[in-house]
Formats: sequence, structure tokens, C-alpha cells
Amino acid sequence: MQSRHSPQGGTAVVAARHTDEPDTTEIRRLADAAGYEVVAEHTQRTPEDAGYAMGRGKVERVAATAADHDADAVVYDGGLTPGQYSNWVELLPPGTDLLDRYRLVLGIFAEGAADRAAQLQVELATLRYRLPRLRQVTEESLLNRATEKGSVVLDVEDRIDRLHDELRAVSDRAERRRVERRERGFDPVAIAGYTNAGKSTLLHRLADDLSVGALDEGHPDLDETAAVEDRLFETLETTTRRATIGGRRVLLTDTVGLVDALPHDLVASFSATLDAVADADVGLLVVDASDTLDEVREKRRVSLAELDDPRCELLVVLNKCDLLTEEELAARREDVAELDRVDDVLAVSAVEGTGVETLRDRIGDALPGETLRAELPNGGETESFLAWAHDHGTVTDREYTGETIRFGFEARPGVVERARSRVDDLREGTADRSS
Ligand SMILES: Nc1nc2c(ncn2[C@@H]2O[C@H](COP(=O)(O)OP(=O)(O)OP(=O)(O)O)[C@@H](O)[C@H]2O)c(=O)[nH]1
Ligand SMILES: [Mg+2]
Repeated sequence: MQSRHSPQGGTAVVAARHTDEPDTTEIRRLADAAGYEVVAEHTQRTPEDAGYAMGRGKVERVAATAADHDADAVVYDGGLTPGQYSNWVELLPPGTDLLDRYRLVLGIFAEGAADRAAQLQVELATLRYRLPRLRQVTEESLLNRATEKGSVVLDVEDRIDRLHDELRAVSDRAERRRVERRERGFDPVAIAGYTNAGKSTLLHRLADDLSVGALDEGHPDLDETAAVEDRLFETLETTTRRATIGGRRVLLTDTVGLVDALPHDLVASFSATLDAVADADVGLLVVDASDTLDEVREKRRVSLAELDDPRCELLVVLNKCDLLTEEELAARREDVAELDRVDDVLAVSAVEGTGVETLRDRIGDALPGETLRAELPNGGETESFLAWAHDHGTVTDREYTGETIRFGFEARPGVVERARSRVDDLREGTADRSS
């Protein structure tokens, strides 16, 4: 498939500092997702020059490599302060773009964010990133000579305020939508996890084939597609699809992936992911189990930290188990099972379908439910109530006795409460008529 992110394009030199073994896999993949071809890399063990985040000599070598390759960009695997940033730029060949991890990811999101909320969030994150840098420049120039630069800072601050307001309106609308869907008997289930863990693939596995179009028209997050691609940040908006699990109607939300070493406010800006998890009855934390045990641990730690202790039932899904031996899988299971916050661990292969039925059952068990048993007079009103019940939960053990219909009804607690009051009305109706 052609990249859905129009590439920023060009070639890049990667620079990374490390404490143990150099591992540039993730930063290279991020560069790739941003549309860069990595032509060279430089890594350096700990010693650093505070002015550069790496040794100055190393930065000079990076600059020389960039010049040799005529590279379009230099990518640094970490965050650069405004001061470090300008020190690097001074050493790099003129015209070379300098991207730290944060800018790189912002670039990917800026290219790929298609819906209004995601665009607002990207703009907000970008401005938040720029503001302290802008303030610094402004202060320096104000010291040197009186300028009008101060107004640029004010403009940015204003824009940030307005973005906040707009985003609040967007998230209020999303909140209303969630409440409405709950009232209609849908159980929200969120799929979250590190980028490229297989969230979208799992969504496809679990979701109904039915189009969601008829469900609630005009709700932009309802979608039949969620692209699957072996590229970081393939999914840049939350996507919601319908599923039927244990007879219950579920809305599954596929979220934007998480990634390590990003300032917390960037992650927080992509609040739709966090809101979806915060609101869910069940959260699936998808982990790429084909990573090494250390990576699994680290990515899971990052994910749990970012999700900020959700109140939902949390199931860890060890995905891609088709790529693992029994022992490798056992080691990963054991590791996750020790975590307090996790309610259960399940191994699946979203691609092959292994373990998916067990996962469905487990999700079904985790959905908060209540059962109501009732007996109502056989008749049109009862039939129409049962049609409603069927749309909002599961009707079980339906039994016709001639005069009456006996049945069970399972659904979310709030829905069962409403069913109970309708049942009472229908009974009272009979009582009125029979008296
Ligand atoms: N072998 C194997 N590959 C898988 C499995 N599940 C997903 N993949 C592959 O992993 C890659 C990422 O899958 P996605 O579903 O796009 O992952 P994601 O978590 O949605 O990723 P982002 O949207 O980028 O955060 C794709 O190449 C999938 O085909 C699995 O069970 N086994
Ligand atoms: Mg995805």
C-alpha cells in the first residue's frame, strides 16, 4: 500500500546516544514513517556535552556525514532543548533540517492527521513545542534591541487558548456521543498499546462485518476501515467499529499508538486515545510479544504510564504469538502476570486468528452486566418491548406459556434498570386492565 502519510521526503542521518547497546531500530522506523530514507547513523555512549546533548566532536562528525551524503535532514533520537537545537544548527551544513524525536513525530502526525480533532491536537502540540523556544528568542532580541517580536508570542498564546476552546468543544461532542451510545446499550471497549503492536489488525478480527454506517450517521469516528501497515503510527485517529461479543453489542475503538520518550504533553494532546480508554468498560492493552522480553517490558511500561491507570477492566493481549516459541510466550506471560493493574493476560495472533475466540469470551465476561428475569402478558406491547430489549442487550430463554412470555434479559446495568422500569409499566398496565 502507498504510504498514507505524504512523505516529508529525502534522506536523513540518524544520531543517537545510548547507555547500553546502541539500538536505533525505533528511531529509524520513526524516520521511515516520516518519509525519510536513513543513509547513515552515528551513535555515542554516554559522555555528553550539555550544550549539544552529545559530544560536540560527535556532532561535528554527524555534520560531516550529512555533508558527504548531501542529506536533507539530521534526526536526533531524543529531545533537544532550544539552546542545544541552535548549537547543532550552527554546525550542520546550511539548509539541513534538524529533527529531534519530538519534531519527527509531530511531522508524522501533521502529515497524516485527517480529522478535525487530530488536526487541532497536532497544531496545539506544535505550538506548545514552539512557545518556549519563541519566548527564548524573543527575550534575547528584546535584550539587544526593542522589537515587535513580543507580539508574536502573544499571538501564539492567543492561538493556544483558542485551540483549547475548540478542542474542548470537540471533546464535549465526543463525550455526548459516548453517553448516547451507552444509553443505547453499547458497551465501549478500547484497544490501546504501543505503535505497531497490531491494534488495527485486532480490530478487524473482532469487529462485525456489518457496516456501521446505519448506526449513527454523521459521527466521524465510526469507520469501516482502519489501515494495517508495518509502519509506526499508521493509525492517527481513533476509529470505532461495532462488534458482537457474548451476544452484547460492543463498540470497539482502535486508538493512536503510544511511543516512548515523548514529552508527556504531546501524548496528552492526543487525548482521544486517552479518553477512549478512560471511558471504556474493558481496555485491551495490545503488546507486540515478538519483541525481546526487555522491549516488551519497556513498551508495556510506557503504555501503562501513559494510559494513567484506567478504571476499566484491563486485559493485556500478547499479540503476534505466531512468531514465538512456547517458552518465549511463557516468559512473556509470566512477566505480565505479575503486574498489579492487569486483570488478565491472553495470547493471540491477530493475523492468524489464534486465541481470538478465547479473547472474545474473556471480553464478554469482563463486560459489566446484569440479568433481569420477567414474565409479561403475551401481546403487542410485550413484543415491542422485546424488540427494544433485543436491540439493547441479549434476550435469553424466551418461553411462551400461552397467556404470558417468560424471558431473561442481559445488558449493561443502566440498560437493565431501564428495562426493569418498562417491565413494571407493562405489568401495571395489565394490573389496570385486569382490575
Ligand atoms: N506475525 C504477525 N504479525 C502481525 C500480527 N498482528 C499484526 N501484525 C503485523 O504488525 C504490523 C502492525 O499491525 P497494525 O495492526 O497496523 O498495528 P497497530 O498497532 O495498529 O499500529 P499503529 O496504527 O501504527 O500504531 C502489520 O504489519 C501487521 O500485519 C500477528 O498476530 N502476527
Ligand atoms: Mg493502527
